[in-house]
Amino acid sequence: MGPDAYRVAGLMQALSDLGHTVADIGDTQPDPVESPEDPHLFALPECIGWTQALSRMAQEVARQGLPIFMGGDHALSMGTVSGMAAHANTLGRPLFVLWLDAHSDFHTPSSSGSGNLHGTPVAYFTGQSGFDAFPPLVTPVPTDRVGMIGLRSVDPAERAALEKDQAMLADMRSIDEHGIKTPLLAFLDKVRAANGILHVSLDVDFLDPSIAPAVGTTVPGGATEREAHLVMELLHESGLVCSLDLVELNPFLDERGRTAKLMVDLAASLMGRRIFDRPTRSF
Ligand SMILES: [Mn+2]
Repeated sequence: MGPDAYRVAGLMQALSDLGHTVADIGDTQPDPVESPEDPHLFALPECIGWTQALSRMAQEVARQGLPIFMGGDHALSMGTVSGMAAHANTLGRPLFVLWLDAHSDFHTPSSSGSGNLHGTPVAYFTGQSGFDAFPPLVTPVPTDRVGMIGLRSVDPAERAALEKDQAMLADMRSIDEHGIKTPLLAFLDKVRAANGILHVSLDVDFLDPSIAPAVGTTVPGGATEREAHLVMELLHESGLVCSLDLVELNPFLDERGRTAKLMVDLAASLMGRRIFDRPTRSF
């Protein structure tokens, strides 16, 4: 339902109003896969099928423009990031990933306590072990090319592993102390210095639940609307973004579409809308 909520909330119109040529290529289906169920993991065969299909589609659409992948479960990033990394490889440029999320999603299938694969995509696309059942990676994204902003629910083991492998981690504590711009600009400098391109993965729970309630994994203390728009405008000004995930929207949990509308506004900011241009609206 996530993609349809973005359609209803006017994503395509918002982007075409900015002068972009927009093509909605519709909903994607997972590849059929033979893989057996795993009693510990939720929807493993479907997840493998989605990863295959999305990785292939990402490579196809990235040749034509800037893909926006609408979901849906954050496990979709296993496919979108692996596909974009393969695409970057054909350009001879490294892919960097900006993970805007309350969680670091660095579990492996065996370390996941819940069995929910939405907690594993970063471990998968950075090439951690334990993903033998999943499609082999063409181009893993080294962990030191991953930046995470908005963290406030990270297991100690995940944090230790990410720090050891030199991911850029900006939790809410550091954002409160230094502002959200400081870690973002430092990360963008790193992307630019490496002649890289940047995939942005925006989880609804990056935002504070008081402004974005439509997510199953709310964590208090998230980014404000102003912080989130600043991030998006800085990303636009950088000119480095090659692709975007909009994930974890659950329209059943929304309040009159306000989360979907906010996510659409943020996508529009990333694609060039200035905050001053926004019309006043009421919920
Ligand atoms: Mn996530």
